[in-house]
Amino acid sequence: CTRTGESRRSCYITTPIFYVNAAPHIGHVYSAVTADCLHRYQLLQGANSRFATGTDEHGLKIQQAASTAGKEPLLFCTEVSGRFHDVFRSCNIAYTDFVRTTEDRHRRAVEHFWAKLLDKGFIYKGTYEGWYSTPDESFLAPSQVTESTDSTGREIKISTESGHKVEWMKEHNYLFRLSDFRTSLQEWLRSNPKAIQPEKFYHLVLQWLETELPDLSVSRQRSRLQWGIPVPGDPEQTIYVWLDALVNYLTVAGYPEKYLQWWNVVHHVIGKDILKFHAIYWPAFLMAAELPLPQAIYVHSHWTVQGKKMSKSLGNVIDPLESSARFTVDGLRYFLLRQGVPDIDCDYDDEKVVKLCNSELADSLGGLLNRCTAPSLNPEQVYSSFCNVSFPKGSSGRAVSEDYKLVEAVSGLPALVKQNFDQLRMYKALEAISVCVRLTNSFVQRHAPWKLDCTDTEDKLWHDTILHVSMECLRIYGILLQPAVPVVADKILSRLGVRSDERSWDNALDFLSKYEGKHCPYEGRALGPDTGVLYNRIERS
Ligand code: ME8
Repeated sequence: CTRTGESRRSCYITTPIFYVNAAPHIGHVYSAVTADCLHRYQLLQGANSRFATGTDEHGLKIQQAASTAGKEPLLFCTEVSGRFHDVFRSCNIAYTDFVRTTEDRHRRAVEHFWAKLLDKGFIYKGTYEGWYSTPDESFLAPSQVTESTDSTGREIKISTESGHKVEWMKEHNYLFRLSDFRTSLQEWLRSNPKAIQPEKFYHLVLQWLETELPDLSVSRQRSRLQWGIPVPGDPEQTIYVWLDALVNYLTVAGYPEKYLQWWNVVHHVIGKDILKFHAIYWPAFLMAAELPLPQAIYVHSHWTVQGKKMSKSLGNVIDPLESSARFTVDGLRYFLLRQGVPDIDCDYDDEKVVKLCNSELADSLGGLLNRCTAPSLNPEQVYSSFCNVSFPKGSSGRAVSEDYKLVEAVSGLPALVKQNFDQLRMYKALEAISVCVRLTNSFVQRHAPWKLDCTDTEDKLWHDTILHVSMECLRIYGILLQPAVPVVADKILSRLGVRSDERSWDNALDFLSKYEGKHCPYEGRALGPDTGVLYNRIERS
């Protein structure tokens, strides 16, 4: 993101727009939760962040799905798009825009974009002959196709990458001069090594660019595809669904009117399956239209179930609504973000969710909050006071060297979390927080404040100091956890009595101010109401 205007940075984050031929599953929610976490993190940092998601509603496979469902296409799209909308809302996805490719504003953006490509001479009429996969809405080179047999034993050709059936297609249509852009794409990537992250995918794209790029068919004959945006000035042709879909990112930015404020700061979150479209086709289209390229494309791998791709036929599709009903929305979000490693495929398993949420949210984090705030240990129900005689800086009062290590770790935590959030490594950020939560529990356990005699002045000061340090740690964890688990974070901060204007990123930088000899605004403040357990342990099924 870059600074625009006065002092507030702007940032624009997108998810892919999802096909409406299937119901939303855990993989779609993962992309949305990842982007949501990034958006909330940017807001927390004080940025002016915009966050878009939506549905991809044109193309042959949607046309076929609507027809199989016996529904008029737009009605069918509206129904399924509504399901994505509902699932995302119920998973606390705080998007600022939900775009549908069947909207008028999008059609106008696509028509304008097409006219620009045509005007600059990058689109020409020709004949496309080659393999096409409808489920992937993708054209394939002969090297990407392999022999196979269908369920009846008939010989067919399939895409090597997706395994989907391909068909030979020969059509008159419009082609985009993709071949002109190979060198420019290589130059863009070489001078922007962070343009595609993680690095593994950056290298993969560079490797793809080592071979020639054929020109790309960007329209289909209307006789074969009616469900799409007609080519401006040629109603016999329909615009290729991927060109149509990619422009959604511009539509949301306000294209073709005032769009640069957002377009200059766009970050795409995508799955690895659509890397070629985002890292080759899209930048080439943008170069052709003389528009800025994305600041970064964040790629994540896939969730599998028992090592297998989720599919309706295998019956292993994980429904996000069922999972969030069982584990709570924050439980599911925490699992996905804490266990999802972008570089590699990860396996979803209910038992793993139970184990992680019970140990880290219920026992570790919930236990710590409970210890600091339970009336048995905190009868005055206040944010306890810090005494630097019992916790002197650099030398030993009652505190021991491990305690200073805890202070050091938590002081450095915001920077560590920032570094990982900035690179979309949510799992590392959450791991770092979880390590500190464990250290804090050990700190309380080590000093066992429940054994101190609070009628003795010195013991009482030490008792309160232990609680103060623990509460300060919790306050930092609460602030840093807001992007990932907003409900859990709010519960922590509200119980600690931290006001909503004290929850910004900068507030996480004033850890243990009294230890630094500064004024502590929280000391002695009444705790917020007790709203019960932070996270209820989940029973194993
Ligand atoms: O490709 N694990 O839409 P789509 C993780 N409409 N993420 C997954 C996943 C899994 N198992 N399965 C899907 C399209 N995803 C196009 C995109 S964008 C201009 C057009 C996520 O409905 C992941 O983000 O097939 C993947 O890239 C996307 O859903 C594909 O969704």
